[in-house]
Amino acid sequence: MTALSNATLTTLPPLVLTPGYNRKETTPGIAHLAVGNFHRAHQALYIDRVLARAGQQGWAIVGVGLRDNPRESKRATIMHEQDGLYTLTEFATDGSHTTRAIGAITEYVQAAKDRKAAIERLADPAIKIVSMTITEGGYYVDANGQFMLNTPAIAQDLQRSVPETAFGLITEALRLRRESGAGPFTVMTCDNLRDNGTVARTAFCSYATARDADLGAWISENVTFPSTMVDRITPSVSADDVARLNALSGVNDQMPLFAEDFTQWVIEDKFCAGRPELEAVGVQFTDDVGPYEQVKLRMLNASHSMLALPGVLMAYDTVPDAMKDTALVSLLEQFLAQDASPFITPPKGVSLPDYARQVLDRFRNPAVGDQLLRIASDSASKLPVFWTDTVTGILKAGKDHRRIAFGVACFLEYLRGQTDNQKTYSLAEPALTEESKALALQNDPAAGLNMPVFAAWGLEQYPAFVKDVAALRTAIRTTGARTTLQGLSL
Ligand code: CS2
Repeated sequence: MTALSNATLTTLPPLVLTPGYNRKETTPGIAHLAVGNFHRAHQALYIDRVLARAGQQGWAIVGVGLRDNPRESKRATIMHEQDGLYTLTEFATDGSHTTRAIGAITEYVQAAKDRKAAIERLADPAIKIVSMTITEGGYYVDANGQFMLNTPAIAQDLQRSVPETAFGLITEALRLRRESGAGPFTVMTCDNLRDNGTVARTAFCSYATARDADLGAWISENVTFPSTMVDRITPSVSADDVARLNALSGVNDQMPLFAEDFTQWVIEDKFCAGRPELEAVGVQFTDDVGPYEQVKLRMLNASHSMLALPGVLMAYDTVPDAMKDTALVSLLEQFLAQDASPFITPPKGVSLPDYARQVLDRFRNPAVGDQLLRIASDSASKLPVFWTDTVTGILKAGKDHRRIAFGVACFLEYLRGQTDNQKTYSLAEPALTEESKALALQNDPAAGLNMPVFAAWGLEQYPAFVKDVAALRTAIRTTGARTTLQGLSL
């Protein structure tokens, strides 16, 4: 099998698509923080397409790894060995697939190795956009939308002469840009948050102001923070997946990845230092991302969680496995149609019933086989984003709250780390404090509802809901999630 690097690009198996441009003629115009699978399967693919267009060669990507751990070091080593190249295999629901070698990331910086150098790299006047995928919980914004300056990660970073977080690196890079007269770059979040541009603005401007009020004011006046809606299901890649993907492609890629064939990116057109011609490669630009984001977060992401939490308890491993369970499918169908949709104002031309059907078809994609535990992970950060508007809508309107009460009960039970048939799994809940976990594990099944996760829901006003969640938890503990779900007679 052919290894992957610039030198082997022309000798890859004929069915593998390769960059439609000369990588040597490109220069970076974007720096992306946290180069995970999602970025590599989504934004980098769009940039790969744009680089093939006339006059667009200045928009290659500098990948910036933020973490300081063995996984990140391995990623950096592979990125260097493969000249930033990697293969992406996209699978349609019928199993057909296409593999391409993506060349958009032409440079990789491991910030932990030399943070000053990383800051200087971002401060290069050629960098016009700094984008990021630092996860829902990575913005440290509380239930009232305030940036949490006292969170240890942030409080420590504010004291460091050379900071380490995304907030610190970007703020210091903008300081250099201001001093050199190079002007601002756009800060573009690609995380699943409600009104993500505003959240990013709040977070970055609060951080910068706490570090240096003058600089904070300059950033707030000069930097733009477009909102974006990003969508593509991109599973984690296991060692077996690596072998399977490489056998399919005939390429010996050390870090291949795969995704569904669906992809969508909607961006608010607000770039203070210019942007690539992304509209030519399938990106939708709009003045108001809100309606797109409502549809995506409250339908796709919300039902992903609504499937994953009971699905994990019911001992399913993957999304397509769980989608064979008719009780779970009914739960999702009703959640989408009766709970989420009534409170959504979709963009013109988008039919919510069609969107719901498409979401369920995407979940059924057998080749994607997304892991339920990946989706359930970090639920403490995700549920406030994905479920809040639906839950508060239903509770205020006094509508049938059985499905959301069941979802909440499953979340609290999932925190016990044990399936219906007593199999244990490890939790990945970085945002969950020990206090929160203790509340969730208390004997009183209602105590968990006092966790900050639910702070914005005003649950003290809805005792009937609290009572139902508690009863459902007890039922799940005694009879399992499956029987409890059946008992709802949806
Ligand atoms: C998933 C997302 O992890 C999750 O919560 O719902 O990763 C989802 O697959 C993507 O947002 C799809 O665009």
